[in-house]
Amino acid sequence: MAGQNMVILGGGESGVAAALLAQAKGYEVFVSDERQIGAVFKEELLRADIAFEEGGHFSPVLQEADVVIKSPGIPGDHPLVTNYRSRNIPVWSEIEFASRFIDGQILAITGTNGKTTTTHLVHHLFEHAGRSVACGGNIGNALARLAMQPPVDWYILELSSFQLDDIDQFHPRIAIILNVTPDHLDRYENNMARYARAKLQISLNQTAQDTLILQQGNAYLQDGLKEAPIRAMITEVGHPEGEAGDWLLVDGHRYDLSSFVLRGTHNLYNTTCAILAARKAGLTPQEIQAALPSFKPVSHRMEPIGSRQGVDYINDSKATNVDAVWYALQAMNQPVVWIAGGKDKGNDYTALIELAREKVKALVCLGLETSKLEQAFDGIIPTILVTRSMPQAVQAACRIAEAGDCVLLSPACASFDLFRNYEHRGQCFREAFHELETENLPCH
Ligand code: UMA
Repeated sequence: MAGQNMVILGGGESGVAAALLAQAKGYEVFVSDERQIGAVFKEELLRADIAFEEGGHFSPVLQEADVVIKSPGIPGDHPLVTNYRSRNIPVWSEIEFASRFIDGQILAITGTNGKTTTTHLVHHLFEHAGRSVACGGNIGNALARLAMQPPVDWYILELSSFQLDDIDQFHPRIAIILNVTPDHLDRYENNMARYARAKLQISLNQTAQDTLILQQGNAYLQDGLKEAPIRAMITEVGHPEGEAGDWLLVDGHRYDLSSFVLRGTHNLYNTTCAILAARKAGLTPQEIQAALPSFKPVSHRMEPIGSRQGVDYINDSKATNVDAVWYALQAMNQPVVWIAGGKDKGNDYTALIELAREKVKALVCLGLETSKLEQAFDGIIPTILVTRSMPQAVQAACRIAEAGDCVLLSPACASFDLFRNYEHRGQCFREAFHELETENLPCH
């Protein structure tokens, strides 16, 4: 409510976007960040004359909050957050706050893996069909930024479990839960049921007129559904009917995929979910078919960045968990020099052992602390090296790889030990690849 004191914890994309929206709506806003606020975000706050502190949460203003916005990176058991909750002060995520200021309908996509690709695909289908649409959330613009732009009919949002943790009235017309497999367990007390429940929050405020599309046969979701009161119409999606690069059958309609860029069975599944969501929103099969050939793949997700001396280099920096790497390795049909590592999130690498034994000739560990990764693949992958920077990792991979091999950056870990985020990590990979050319480094 206008005139209320709003405290925003975290001065990154979601915090600053929420601050700008809150100020525009008449709140008294104060932003507090435990570390130094990034230059671009600080500039935005200064320009808007929004009060803030950095380097710690210590201002007395924090005690005067009527409502709190918590950035997704801040754990729910942070002492400040616990304190607010104990005093019945609402603690919302930025999507909760921002969704109160948009009139269009929300189509929200979550899941452990595939959500970025699926979100971009849904957005592309809508845009190509001439619908009034915007895209953001966990990717690109925070919803609060979209709420300050001219209104559109549909908001296509990628959402993380962190964002869904702190919703209250957030209400998507159409929601997709692509899958739930172990990730971010450090934030959920190593408890998969808690993580699955966070994903199911996407349907918390849905009614019988709304749609929830979810993965059939996912045990974690099934368990969660027993506890969560879902009112939406549920559409379960099982094994996709089709052939990658050829065709796909969705709801009785056969789509021609011969000019469609996404490959792999997992993408047939993602595409099925995207098409079902688009159909629910009123797009015709003809409109969807017309859009498919012009879809461009997402950066940092199995993105080919070039070939050198017969070796392909693939940037899968967005693979921040074990499951995403499983899909990446499964899709490879050439020997792999695998660059992995970073900030461990409670990873269990067991699921990768067989694929690694079959496909990976060398593992280049990259990160400040990689002993867990090294131990997991000791005796499985013939060569294991340790590096502490991206140029070191790429040069080491280049020395090991032979013509016909692939150097794959697919880290299975978060990026925060050496990089700002996964985009920065992917960008550093690309730069290190181009440096091989500039410095004309000899490979194998
Ligand atoms: N901070 C504190 N106190 C703390 C901890 C952190 O003040 O106790 C501060 C940090 O110093 C930092 C700020 O909080 O300045 C950052 O907040 P944040 O980590 O929540 O990040 P944002 O910049 O607000 O970006 C977030 C999402 N990041 C995370 O969830 C970690 C972005 O997703 C998202 O694009 C953005 O909101 C807009 O919605 C990124 C991500 O990595 C891509 N997401 C995870 C994933 O996809 O796996 C969930």
